[in-house]
Amino acid sequence: MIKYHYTGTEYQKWLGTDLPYERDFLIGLFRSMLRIRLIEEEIERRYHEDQMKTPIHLVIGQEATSVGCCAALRREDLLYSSHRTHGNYLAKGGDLKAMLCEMHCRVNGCAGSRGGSMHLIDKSVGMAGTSAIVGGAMPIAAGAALAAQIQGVDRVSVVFIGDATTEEGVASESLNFAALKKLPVIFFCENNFYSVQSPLATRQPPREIYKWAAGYGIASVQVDGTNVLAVYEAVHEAVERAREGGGATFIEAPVYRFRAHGGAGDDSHTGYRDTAEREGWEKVCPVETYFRFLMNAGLINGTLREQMHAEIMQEVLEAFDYALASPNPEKKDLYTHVYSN
Ligand SMILES: Cc1ncc(C[n+]2csc(CCOP(=O)(O)OP(=O)(O)O)c2C)c(N)n1
Repeated sequence: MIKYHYTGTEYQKWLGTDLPYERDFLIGLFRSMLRIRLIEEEIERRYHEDQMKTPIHLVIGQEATSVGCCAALRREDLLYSSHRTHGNYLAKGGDLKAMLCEMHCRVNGCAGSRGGSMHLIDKSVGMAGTSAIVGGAMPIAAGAALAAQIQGVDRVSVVFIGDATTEEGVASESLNFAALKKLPVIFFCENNFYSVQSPLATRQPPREIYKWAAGYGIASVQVDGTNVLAVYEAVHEAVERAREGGGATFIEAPVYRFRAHGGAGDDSHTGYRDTAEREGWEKVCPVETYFRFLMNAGLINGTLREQMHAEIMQEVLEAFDYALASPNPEKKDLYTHVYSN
């Protein structure tokens, strides 16, 4: 039987030990997660105003995966993703103003107002692109890894996927090809147990996804997706393997989305999942469990958190003002960046 309530490891492994990380690094991880959380909450708060001309898929509850992963990557490593993009884009260093402009359909959006929330890109930081087609980015990431391998470039590709993506034919093809060619690619699966409103148990036989992936002949591990340090260490190991020619890694990270599949607010009341289940996962909220860990380690306090909160909110509100003051695309440009006739 698959565990639906993942309790989180609560950082026991590191408590009371000499931490192998610098304070700035540890605090930086918290700041990045808090920033993503606050940005998402502000998007959610304003969504009903209908100024944002895009569907949204919030990552509230899933911050540790993006932040832990990107902390183990270099700027030039490439990150691909799906429809649930905000955390990936922000953690990789994507520009917040360009993201909000994109979501408000403004001309200076990161995809030139053509893509919206599901198509975020910032090549300057290795945020290589996202696709709303479930599984669509997997073979692209494998292809980018093949290119790096052929060109002899020291660059790793990472692709974020959801549990439902592992049901797509292209997932099998990508894993098979990555195994065959020993590609420097990491398949990072955020298993949040649902595909829109379909639970995993109605879609897959009882098995653990990382064990399924291991069947393709690549390294495959499961890591607590609510624990930013555990995620960092798993990705760090996978990146080293990729750089040393050891090939691809699949990482399954159980997580939970605290909000609806799409849009603002929670949708548990519609009956496809229990409110109690969500509340259980909220107890291992990635932001709060890590904050408690840092408090216990004497590395942070409430005042520092409040200070960070205020700085981040100032940045966020300025970015919203910037997006709302930015021009809409002009009608004459309707067919620019369009590649079909
Ligand atoms: C090929 C394809 N099939 C179906 C959809 C509709 N769809 C959009 S998101 C989604 C669920 C994806 O679930 P998962 O990959 O687990 O990611 P999550 O939304 O849970 O983050 C589906 C079925 C789609 N966009 N593309």
